[in-house]
Amino acid sequence: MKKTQRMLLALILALSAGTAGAADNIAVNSGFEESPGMNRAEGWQGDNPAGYGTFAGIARTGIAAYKAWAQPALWQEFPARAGDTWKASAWFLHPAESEEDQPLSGGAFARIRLEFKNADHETLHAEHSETLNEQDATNEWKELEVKGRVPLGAVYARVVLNIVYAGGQGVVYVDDVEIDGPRR
Ligand SMILES: [Ca+2]
Repeated sequence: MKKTQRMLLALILALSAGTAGAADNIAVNSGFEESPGMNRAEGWQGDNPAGYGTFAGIARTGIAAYKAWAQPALWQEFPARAGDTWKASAWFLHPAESEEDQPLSGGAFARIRLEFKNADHETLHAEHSETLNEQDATNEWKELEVKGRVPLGAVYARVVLNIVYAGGQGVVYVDDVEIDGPRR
C-alpha cells in the first residue's frame, strides 16, 4: 500500500511538473534530445550549414544538448501579432579547455535573441539577453532570458541562439530552451 501511494504521488508530481513547465513552452525540441547528430538540430534552423550539432555528453537535462563552435545563429520562427509580448530563455555553458573543447575567448559571446520580422522577413525590431562570455566561469550553466513586444507591422517572431564571434572563438553548449507563448 505504502509503495503504491509513493508511486501515485511520484506520478502526480511528475504530471504537474510537466504541465507547469511545458504549458507555455512552444519551443520544438527544446532540450535537443531528438535525433542528435553532427550539423543537426531537429526542429531548428541554422544560418551556417555546419559548425554545430546536438550531441550526448554535456547536457543540463536529458542526455544531449546543442553544441556550437562556428554557428552564429540557430533559430525557430513563429507567427506573431503586433502588441503581444514574447519571452524566451535558455541555459548556456562554455567548457573548460580540453582536447576537444575550448572556452570563449577574444571577445566572443553567446546570448538569446528575439527578432520581430515583417512579411518579407526583414527585422523590424530585436531584443537580446545579457551574454555568456569569457568572464563567466567554465562548465557552469547560466540562464539567459530575453523579452520583447511585437511592433506594428511584424508578423513573425524569431528566437535565436546567437553567438557573436567578433574575431574571437570558443565552444558554446545550450540546453532547455523555453519560449513563452505570446501574451496579450
Ligand atoms: Ca537536453
